[in-house]
Amino acid sequence: MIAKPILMQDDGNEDGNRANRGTSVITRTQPKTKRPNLYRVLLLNDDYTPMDFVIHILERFFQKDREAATRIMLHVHNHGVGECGVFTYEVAETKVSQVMDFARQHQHPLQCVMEKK
Ligand code: TYC
Repeated sequence: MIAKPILMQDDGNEDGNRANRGTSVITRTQPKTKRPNLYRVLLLNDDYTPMDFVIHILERFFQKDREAATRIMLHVHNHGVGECGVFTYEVAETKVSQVMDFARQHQHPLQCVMEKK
């Protein structure tokens, strides 16, 4: 919490300094708004997971259209790793679990990880 002056009443002092003549400074206690930590969710390349399966993952769990999903999949295929999205901790954790569970159910070795930004 930080007490932040929000209004300084004019005390009529022409030289610009505040004189102590009973004038007041109104303050309010303002809850500090903190930005949440953000996490990248990454897909890792492997030699076995079918390209179409990776595209499907990106559409299903990351709301990518076919074109964006294909671009991300090819980036991972060519560079070894690529970003699916950026989320708060719990959302990122859920995405990673969903992808890993789905890949395992289909017996693909696809790996998905999260990394603090
Ligand atoms: N390299 C895989 C293939 O040639 C495709 C692939 C892309 C696998 C992205 C994983 O995260 C991945 N079938």
